[in-house]
Amino acid sequence: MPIALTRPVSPNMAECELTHFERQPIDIALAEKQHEEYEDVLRALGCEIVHLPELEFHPDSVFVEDCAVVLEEVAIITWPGAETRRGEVHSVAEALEPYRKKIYYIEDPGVLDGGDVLVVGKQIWVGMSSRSNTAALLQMQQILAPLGYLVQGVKVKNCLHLKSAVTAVGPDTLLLNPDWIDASIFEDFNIIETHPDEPGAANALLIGEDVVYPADFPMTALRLAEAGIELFLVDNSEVIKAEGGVTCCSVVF
Ligand code: CIR
Repeated sequence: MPIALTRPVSPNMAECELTHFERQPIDIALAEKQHEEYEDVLRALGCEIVHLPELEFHPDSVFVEDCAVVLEEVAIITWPGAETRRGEVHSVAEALEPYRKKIYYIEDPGVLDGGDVLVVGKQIWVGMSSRSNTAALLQMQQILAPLGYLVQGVKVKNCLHLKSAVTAVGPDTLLLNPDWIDASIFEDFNIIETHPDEPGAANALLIGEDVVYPADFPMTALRLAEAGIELFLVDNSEVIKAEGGVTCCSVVF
């Protein structure tokens, strides 16, 4: 049974980090309700939810994906690019201890957000963004090359993370916004493009063969459905205002 690590929404989420988005009011009660519904969908898809402790004074702490990359063999604890988020990693490392024999840590001068790490089988792309750098990419390569992973850096523009621009929606299918990432990097994959009116729609969470997807992007959802992909829709309005997506709110392994 897959494990999904999640953390409650911070009551201070409205003070979240924002890079490309204008600040908008966030309804915390609604964010909490949406997060519970997201967890219900993960449970319905067979995940066991493991709750991390609430971090009231870390506004972005619901976005647990940024703190760890968990692979079959090892876990890597990140060193988030935003200083305000570095206090989030300790409890994630602690929670992962029972599940992985070997836990590595990204170290200064490396900075890495899990949102910049796209894993498809043994291929890993690391977004070179405002949050993740070459030093972290080199550390990832050192840790993972001996385990047979091909780890490559890829330039991210106009958005926060690599996975704001591209995510997997099947074993050989990617959902991608061509304005934010160079699609030719992924020439071996089937590509579904986001609808031009929904630039933020490339973030989908693939669990096994199931895809958790925000109901907030109906036109891209239609494209996915037309491609034969079954979607499990969640309302994600408050997370989206905080520049997050569906992958960000859990670490599934
Ligand atoms: C941040 O800027 O760090 C948060 N407001 C959003 C993080 C979203 N995380 C993700 O896409 N993996």
